[in-house]
Amino acid sequence: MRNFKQEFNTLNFVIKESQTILLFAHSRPDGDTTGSVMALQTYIKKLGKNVEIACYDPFPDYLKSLSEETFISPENIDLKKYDLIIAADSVERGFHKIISSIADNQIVAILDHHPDITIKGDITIIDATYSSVCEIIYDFFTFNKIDINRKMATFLMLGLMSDTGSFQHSNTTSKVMEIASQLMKKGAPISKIVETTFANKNISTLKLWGKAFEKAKINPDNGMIISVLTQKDLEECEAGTEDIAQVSSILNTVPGTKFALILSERENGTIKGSLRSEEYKGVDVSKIAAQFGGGGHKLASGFEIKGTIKETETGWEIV
Ligand SMILES: [Mn+2]
Repeated sequence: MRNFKQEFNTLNFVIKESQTILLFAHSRPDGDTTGSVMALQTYIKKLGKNVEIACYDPFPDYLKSLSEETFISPENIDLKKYDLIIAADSVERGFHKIISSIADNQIVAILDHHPDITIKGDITIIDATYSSVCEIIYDFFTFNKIDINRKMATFLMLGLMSDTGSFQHSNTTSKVMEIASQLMKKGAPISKIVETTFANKNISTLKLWGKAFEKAKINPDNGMIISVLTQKDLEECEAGTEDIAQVSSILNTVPGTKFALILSERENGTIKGSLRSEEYKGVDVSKIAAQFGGGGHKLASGFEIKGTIKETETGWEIV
């Protein structure tokens, strides 16, 4: 883990010097990007600054029990009015569209934990050894001796739990557990977060998962467990693409498998592949994704190919 003393110090200095600050969450916001911008917003508001959150998609419905916040669409903001713009998590998903419109006298801070991010800010804090951007922000708060209240603790815990799959994935380090313990002491409600983000599944999600599980096959030669979801499956279950994300993680729990691949049809004749594995299985799925022009982490990566999924009598094929 890199030492970001200087960046943490500078970021807090510019926050204090700024009057109007924009926080940027990535498209199709997840618990980490949402938790990050919400925790930062709570801190910045306490300093008496103007702070707004922009995102190309609305505040996630499933997180509404945690906050009534709304996100502003970047199309409806006057970008010029912000002294400081902070983008948190997966900055290549949305933020890249506005970065060229930011003037030289405005300060940009990038907080991310994804490898292969090429976007640079005036302050760049990117480190793939962090479990989540919320973990980075926890370190930022701690370094600057910023008091973490219950609300901030709740949102940091949300990001920590989202990106570690409730402490199940291999990025759950002892440091993550120590932070979780500290956040719990500050009042972060773990059971409420689990209920909001993981347990609370719609019937549409379960039906879609059912379809994927039914079609799953294991290749005994390479230990791959694979399944597919077509546009028709999504329509029939009235499910959204966000319901697909966890399928490969669940398939990956089947004993004897080395890695899981879920192929899902998207718009414009593309198929998205998501790969998952676990540390003890000894497979680097980012290498498999790279063969198809994709990328990501060793244990979670993805790619996109052209084609459609055709259901046949014996199963399915890509055409
Ligand atoms: Mn994240």
